[in-house]
Amino acid sequence: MPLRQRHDTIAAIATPVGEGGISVIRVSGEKAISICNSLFSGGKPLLAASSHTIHFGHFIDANGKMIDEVLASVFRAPHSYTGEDSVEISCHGGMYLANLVLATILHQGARMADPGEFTLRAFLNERMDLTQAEAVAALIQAKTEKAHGASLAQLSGILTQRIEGFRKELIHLCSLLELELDFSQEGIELTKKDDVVQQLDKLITDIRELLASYQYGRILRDGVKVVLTGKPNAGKSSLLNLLLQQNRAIVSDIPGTTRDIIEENLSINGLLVRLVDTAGIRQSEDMIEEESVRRTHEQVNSASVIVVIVDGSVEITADDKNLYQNLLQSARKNKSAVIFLLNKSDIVNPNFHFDITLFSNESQMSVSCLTGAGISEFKQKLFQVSLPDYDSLSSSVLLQNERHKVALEKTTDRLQLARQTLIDNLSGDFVAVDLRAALDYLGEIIGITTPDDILQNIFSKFCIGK
Ligand SMILES: Nc1nc2c(ncn2[C@@H]2O[C@H](COP(=O)(O)OP(=O)(O)O)[C@@H](O)[C@H]2O)c(=O)[nH]1
Ligand SMILES: [Mg+2]
Repeated sequence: MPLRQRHDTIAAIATPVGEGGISVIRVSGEKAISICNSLFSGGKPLLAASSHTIHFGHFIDANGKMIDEVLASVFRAPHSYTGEDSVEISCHGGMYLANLVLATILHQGARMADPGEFTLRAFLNERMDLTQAEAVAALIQAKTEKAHGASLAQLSGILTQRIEGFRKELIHLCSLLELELDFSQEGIELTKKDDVVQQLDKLITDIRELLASYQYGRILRDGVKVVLTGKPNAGKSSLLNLLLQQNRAIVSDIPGTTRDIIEENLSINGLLVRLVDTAGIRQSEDMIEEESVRRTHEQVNSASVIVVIVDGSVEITADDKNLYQNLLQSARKNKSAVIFLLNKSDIVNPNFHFDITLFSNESQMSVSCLTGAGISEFKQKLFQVSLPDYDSLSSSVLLQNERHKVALEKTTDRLQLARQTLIDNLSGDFVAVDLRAALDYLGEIIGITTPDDILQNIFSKFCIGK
């Protein structure tokens, strides 16, 4: 059935699988209230209930047999989540019971909801636009304060307002040009043209600015990958344990103890940090260790931040310098940030001389994983290098979603083409084609011109019952 023609009544369990205090079964559609009314006794008839009211009673099957004591919440169109008549049955938690309630409702003529179908209906019934619907999914997936904050902002509609702003400007430009087309079919009058090019430039700049926020938005959503690397015995595993405040990795004075990659999540100032402990990098005859070193390099190449841990209690050799140079080069190549962390400050060698000139532009600091000295400063640094412009960006609209990013990139591509066509004095028709395409890409983001298969794809990633 096409997405936009679904008028049947749907039902699903909205709470997670497993035992819990309560389970909630959600029902939405024209027959939601009448179906639930026929399975509800002992309370006020749900058919007579007004919107946003909760009713205690017995949930019964078609033969009148009692299944559970429940609360039924009634929401009437259009003031429900989906915009349709809806009922939420709260029964006692437990999968057998929740499934029985659901099966009884389905038996009365409701259909099992697809993943995300309640939110899809909310979107189709204009209870929210597409970026808001996507924010619902992001909110559910949010693991930290920062991800939560960014999703909540998107849910409030600020991204849509921004996109609507771009659309208005573009529509205005189109109307300017169309006016112009009446004067001449061949080209566009010169004075007007400069004006339009200028406005196009401003629009392109504004969209690019929003696009630039994507890398921050993505970090807020997915977190930042931080790899701990350096020579064996420098204290990588000690640092991991200290940051996690648990004995996650084996710490020992035998070099080469850590052989596998250990990955754990940590929150620093509400930012999700995906911390990776690796084997130290050194030449080895041992096959397993050689493989560990290969895996370490792989991790280093996919990290956003590389923390190179240097043992401050021993002298740095020429080989060490080579290693640090190489790590620095990989970081530059991958555009990742580097922190050189001088560890074991409690027993630092007085003759230790860390060649600062070698790493002039990189962040350096000193800590002791034994005493904890310098660790909170290190955490601050980690936050700062992960989100360098956080203070200025935190209040603005952030792009978090790859789909939005791709659509905005296509928008700017088309605007650029239109700009060039204008400058080359080609027919206004060509300009109009690109501007219209740009307008459609913007509309795709907020759901005005989004093709059904893209909608299907977006909502299929939601949970059942959402
Ligand atoms: N004195 C001192 N010893 C440390 C410090 N950090 C780590 N160590 C010791 O250094 C050795 C190697 O530590 P480990 O974390 O296993 O290093 P890795 O091989 O880099 O993972 C262990 O014996 C640790 O107890 C520190 O800050 N001060
Ligand atoms: Mg280790």
